[in-house]
Amino acid sequence: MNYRVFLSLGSNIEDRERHLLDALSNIFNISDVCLENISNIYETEPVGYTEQGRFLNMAAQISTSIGAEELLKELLGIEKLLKRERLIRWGPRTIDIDILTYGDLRINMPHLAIPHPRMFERAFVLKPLTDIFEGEELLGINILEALNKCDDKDGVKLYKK
Ligand code: PH2
Ligand code: MG
Ligand code: MG
Repeated sequence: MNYRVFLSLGSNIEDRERHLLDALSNIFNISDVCLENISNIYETEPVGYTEQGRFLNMAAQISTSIGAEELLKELLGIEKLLKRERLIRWGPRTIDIDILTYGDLRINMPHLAIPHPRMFERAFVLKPLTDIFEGEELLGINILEALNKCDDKDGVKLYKK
């Protein structure tokens, strides 16, 4: 069984674009993961903790047969490889790779919540997602309507196609 999985990637420590591309190539190399599609790259105003530099954000679609927790482990390994440090919650990072959705799965554990709990309120997540998600509704939520309601939507600018 192959699951369709959407990921969100973000970086706000230079070289931001390099970090995104390195993350993608590492994702590409996970066994049993097929990288299906990637979005444009957006430059975005920081949300949550605002005393930090602007992010580059993008989204990716993969298909995989590995379980959600196993996938999380792989992604955390890539974050570590790219020198991710966790000093301030929502603070600056070389790379953040979040699982947004994993098929129709809904799980809520302390270390892993799917769908990502804040994904439908964040334009820096939804705008890139609209590049690669063709349907109207994801898990019953209309993506464009959700995007329109996001407080941070004016802070999301196309950076690179
Ligand atoms: N990630 C956060 C907190 N705030 N803001 C932007 N613009 N982009 C992010 O990726 C981001 C954020 C926590 O993961
Ligand atoms: Mg995140
Ligand atoms: Mg994360």
